[in-house]
Amino acid sequence: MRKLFVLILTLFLTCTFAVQAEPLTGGVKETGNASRVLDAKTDAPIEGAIISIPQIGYKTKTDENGAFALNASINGETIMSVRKSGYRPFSITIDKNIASRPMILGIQKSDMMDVVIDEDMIHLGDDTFSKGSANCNEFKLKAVGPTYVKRFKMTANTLNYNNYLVIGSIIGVDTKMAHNMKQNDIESYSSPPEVFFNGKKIAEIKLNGDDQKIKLPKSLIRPDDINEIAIQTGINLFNKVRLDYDDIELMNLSVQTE
Ligand SMILES: [Ca+2]
Ligand SMILES: [Ca+2]
Repeated sequence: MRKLFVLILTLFLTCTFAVQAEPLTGGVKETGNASRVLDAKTDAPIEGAIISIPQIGYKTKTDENGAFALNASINGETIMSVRKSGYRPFSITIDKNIASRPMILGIQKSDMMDVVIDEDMIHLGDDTFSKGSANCNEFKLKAVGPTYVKRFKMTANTLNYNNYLVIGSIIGVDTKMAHNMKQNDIESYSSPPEVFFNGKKIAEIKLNGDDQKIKLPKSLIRPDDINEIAIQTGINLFNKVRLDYDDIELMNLSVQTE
């Protein structure tokens, strides 16, 4: 009886060890903890998506499981983008804390009517900013000036839908609201960046964040013709000595239809 008990115990222990040992082999355990890019609709892993952090010139790629490792050192908030052909450009604002944990990123298939206006990072302003302004440590690109302008075509078919200008990510906005929301820690603040569509102001951007959607009024759309988006950054309302534009960065501009 005692012999049998020992045998059972031995078998039990052997099995337990076998089970415990398994996840440590062949890198199975690692994949379970990796960041991944998935199709937002089907959850299918996306291979070969390019992950980049433009401010530090970092790039990596997802493997056949849609997995990637972010081997980049990040200080403060910065924009990370995901690109894959056939999918809408995707971006997300991350910091050290977010980057240290596995991220699951769902990206959406692009629609035939999507218009990608710009996939690059754009820095608006004058390259002067105070130390406490939102994301000031992260600005590496030179400012293109206070205003960004881009022309693009829209078909007559777009009039049958609601059209939105989508800003993938925006950082560095130092408005009063951004200050109240603790997005920066300076005492002064700036007027909000303004968005113009075909010459008419359609929105103000008061906060930093991802996936900001601005409706394009149908009455302003020029069907089957060239349309124009302009984004003008704000002005520091406390600097009476000289004109000081709010330095901001944005990424992934597109027009999407719903
Ligand atoms: Ca400035
Ligand atoms: Ca700023």
